Amino acid sequence: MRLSGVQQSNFDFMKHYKRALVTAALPYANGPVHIGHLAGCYLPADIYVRYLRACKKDVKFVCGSDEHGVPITIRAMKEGVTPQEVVDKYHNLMKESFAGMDISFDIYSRTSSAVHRETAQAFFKTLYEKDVFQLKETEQYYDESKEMFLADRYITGTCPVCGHDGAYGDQCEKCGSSLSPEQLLNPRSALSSAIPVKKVTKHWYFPLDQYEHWLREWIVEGKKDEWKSNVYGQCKSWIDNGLFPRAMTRDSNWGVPVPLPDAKGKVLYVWFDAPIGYISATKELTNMWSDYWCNDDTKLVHFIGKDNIVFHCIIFPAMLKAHGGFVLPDNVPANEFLNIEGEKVSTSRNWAVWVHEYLKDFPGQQDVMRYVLCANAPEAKDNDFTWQDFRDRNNSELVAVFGNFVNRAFVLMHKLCGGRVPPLHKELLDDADRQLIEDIRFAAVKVGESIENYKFRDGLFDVIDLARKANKYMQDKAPWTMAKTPELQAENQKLIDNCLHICLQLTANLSILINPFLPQTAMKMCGMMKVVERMLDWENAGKMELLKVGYPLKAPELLFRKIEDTEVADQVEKLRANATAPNQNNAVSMPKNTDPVTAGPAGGITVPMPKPEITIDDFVKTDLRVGTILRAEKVEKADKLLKLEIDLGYEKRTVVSGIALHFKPEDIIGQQVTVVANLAPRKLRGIESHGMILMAQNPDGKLIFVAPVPGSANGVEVR
Ligand code: B3M
Ligand code: ZN
Repeated sequence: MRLSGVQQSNFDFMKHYKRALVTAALPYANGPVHIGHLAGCYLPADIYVRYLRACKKDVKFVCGSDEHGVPITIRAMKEGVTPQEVVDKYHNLMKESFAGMDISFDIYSRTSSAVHRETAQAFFKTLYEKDVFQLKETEQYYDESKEMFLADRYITGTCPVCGHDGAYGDQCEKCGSSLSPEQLLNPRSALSSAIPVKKVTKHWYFPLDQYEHWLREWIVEGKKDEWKSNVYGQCKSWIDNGLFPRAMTRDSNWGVPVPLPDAKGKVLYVWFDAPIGYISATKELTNMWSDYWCNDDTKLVHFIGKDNIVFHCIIFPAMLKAHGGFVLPDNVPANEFLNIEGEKVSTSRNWAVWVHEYLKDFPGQQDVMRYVLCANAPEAKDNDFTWQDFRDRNNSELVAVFGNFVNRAFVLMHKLCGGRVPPLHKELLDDADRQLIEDIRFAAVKVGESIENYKFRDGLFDVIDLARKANKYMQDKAPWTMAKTPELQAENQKLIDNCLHICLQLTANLSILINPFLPQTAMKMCGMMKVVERMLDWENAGKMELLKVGYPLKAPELLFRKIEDTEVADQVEKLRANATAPNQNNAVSMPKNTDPVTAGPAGGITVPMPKPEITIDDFVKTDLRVGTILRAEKVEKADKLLKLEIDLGYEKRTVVSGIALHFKPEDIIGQQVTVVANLAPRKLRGIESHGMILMAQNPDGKLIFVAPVPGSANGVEVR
């Protein structure tokens, strides 16, 4: 078999391991999930786990919300609510988004759970009793006006490494350097912008320096060929730069309380408790949790984003080592970042594609996003998501290659083989047949290897490539030309049988190979082939006898639909309209908050980024007219839309407008509005909408009509 270029280091790992424990980074419950999160770690982890399950391996997949730390308390302050309210709100939204995208966690827990508090406290206690920590009194930055110590993200300043003026007390997001507040130049409180003073406080430090030697052996010498180069490189440079003791506690009232009598007002540092969250979640999941955590024959894999590397590769393993009795990660396949339309994802600027919104805008299209994110996965370098590419990949790969092949195979089988799997006449096999059968076997081996080596893009491309070869095979064989007349068909039936037999077995193979990536598609295909899910077991991949000869199959179902230009244009428009300018701190409207961290321009409300300049010629093309709403009604199954009838003086128009959450239909009859009258008509939920009405926002974030001066006549131009 041709296996050149395939890395085989981890291949068949279950020879060494009995079970796998796969974790995906616990996301902070301080905002919804966006597609950058998915591409960074949840989707690759899910593909990996689905593959292991298909290989019938003993695997557990754990995750949950990270509900502690400064990201939560800062968010609470911004929203003017308690940290508890923040985590309650986002935990559920995140959990639903993951489920909506078929991320198949065995458990999605949360670090505010009682099990987690006990587990994290017991872990700390053990280290304390083993005398691991160093208790240190130090002077730390303090905001006198807010009466708070300023750790981590509560303090900002200039990065000493790259000069970026917005680095945090724990990290510079521009250059990735890990920092301590003392290293920041021109430090300022993120709460009040005040220049902080120094004040004495005490904390428990973990002596990372004492683990330097061990870490060097374990990672620098032991993981060089196994870990991805981005991960290995970061670890090595950390270790080479020298390790220092790090405080594992904080002055705060939000977090897991430090379980010691003399620790009032102290909580565990979020990066101490969060990774222990993986252990707590496993405990919640199964009584057998210690099988997964305390046995060397468990393969522990942490899927994370690149900003979490040091915590998962250096600090957490050192903690586990100090505690004793726990397995260490076999691998930490971290991804780089996914940019959107050429710009860095930013929750604060609202520059993101939110998963819960995608699921609403593209119902039933989970697999398309999974496909595009995996195809563009930032595995080795930052990568870009664009809506145009989303459309292109869907239309030219999923629809035109994969879907098209499966559909043709089914249609032709119904037309030329009586709706049943035709027999294979071995004596008539030619080179093209044999080559394709070989291609199927080869793809099965390669896709499995790619997944085991965390090369998910390669794996996915190999599946599509097989479908591409299959399309070409079918095109070359052209069984329809062999059946132009009934006489011709009778003469060629055996050759037609062979072609479709191979195409159908290949379809069955495609369903197995695509299953870890696009599970809904695989299930749809099982439905069409009338086979049970068990056929998707990986041991079946590469086999040619998956569908029994003579077995009747169903009519084909459309696996993928075309995505229109207008659909993606709407998404780009939405992205730009909702984004805030880079210097604004928050995308959500924050009416009454005067805190400098949260206040935006325009009286507390934030406004979108300025659009590119246009000329007067561009502007005069727009035909703005005064109109009056004559009728208004809700659009069925669309909570945001109202169907309006508008009198423009010279004609009446139907306009569908996304204002239903802001107005009751009966309240706006007679309202005068400004209408973009020469906008090309387009269909929204089957209704032709011709024009658009102009809206603005009041300081509370509510929509208001841009109304002409009372008494204006309908049809009058607005200039
Ligand atoms: N919550 C960081 C993040 O969401 C952090 C990960 C914890 S994993 C134990 O990016
Ligand atoms: Zn920097």
